Amino acid sequence: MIRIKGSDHYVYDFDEEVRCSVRGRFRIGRGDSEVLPVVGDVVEYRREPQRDSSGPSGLIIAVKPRRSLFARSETGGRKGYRILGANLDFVFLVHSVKDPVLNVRLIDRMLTAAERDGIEPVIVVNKIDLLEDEAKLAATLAPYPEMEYAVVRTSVVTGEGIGDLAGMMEGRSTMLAGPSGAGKTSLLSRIEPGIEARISNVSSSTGKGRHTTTHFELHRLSSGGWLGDSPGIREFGIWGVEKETLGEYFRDFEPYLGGCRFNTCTHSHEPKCAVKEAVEEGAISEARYDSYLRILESLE
Ligand SMILES: Nc1nc2c(ncn2[C@@H]2O[C@H](COP(=O)(O)OP(=O)(O)O)[C@@H](O)[C@H]2O)c(=O)[nH]1
Ligand SMILES: [Mg+2]
Ligand SMILES: [Zn+2]
Repeated sequence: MIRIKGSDHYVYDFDEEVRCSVRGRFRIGRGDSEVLPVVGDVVEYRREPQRDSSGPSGLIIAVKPRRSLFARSETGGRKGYRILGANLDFVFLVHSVKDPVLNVRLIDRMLTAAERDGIEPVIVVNKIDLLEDEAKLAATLAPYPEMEYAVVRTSVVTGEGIGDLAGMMEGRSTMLAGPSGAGKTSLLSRIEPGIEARISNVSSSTGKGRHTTTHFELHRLSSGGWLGDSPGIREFGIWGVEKETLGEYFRDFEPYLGGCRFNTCTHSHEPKCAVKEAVEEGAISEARYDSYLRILESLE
């Protein structure tokens, strides 16, 4: 399923988009939680008599178990979580060096969610053409390749890194996620020229500006694969993680986790904490540890 608009769920089936409705609820793999189909889901559907001239219609009857998902917690006091996309190979965490300013706290939150969900994140640092302080950026980003996260520097203006990004997308299902204004939609149109026309076609009926991404949807890439643009993320809450296990989602903490005095150590106030010792020795970056403490505080 590639797009949801109101109650219409668009299923891509052999080069055809089938506008489906959804009845009832579906039971899928994750525990016994009942969830509705989300973008990226593989679904079973049944053809129905065509409703109008806008194309074939159907009814979704089942959702296949998801091999991956990417989710954040609900915002605005609502409980639970919101799945941003399912069955994705990568999530590109798109941030910019300027306008908006690079927010490593947000990068770390999104990395934590990706680790929890078992989806491979790629850090994209866009608007590299606006970079003023190379040494500062290099220092900020230094911990990530050490943890074996891929970091790609891009510019829609100069074209830097666009080829690398496009190469990673070939034949895969991926999505762009990140703060509003970081350049997600610009990257999408640079990677897939002509896509803007397709997007504006689709969204023209909503009357929203064509540069405003209001929902997540997957676009077919001519190189093969699917790429999703998503609305900007203002807050990115972590769901479904216990304080005692948050450290497991920090790749740089991993070598030290067995070394704490208490096996329920949250690596904050406890004595004889191997993680804190590693921070003091400089083996774990202070910025990462700071991100960890902030996420820890936000849990429960
Ligand atoms: N200088 C520069 N500006 C960019 C770059 N990428 C995007 N922008 C600009 O940043 C603004 C926000 O881009 P947009 O793609 O709408 O961001 P989104 O909210 O993440 O989809 C637009 O004015 C773009 O022209 C880039 O690589 N360099
Ligand atoms: Mg956008
Ligand atoms: Zn500890």
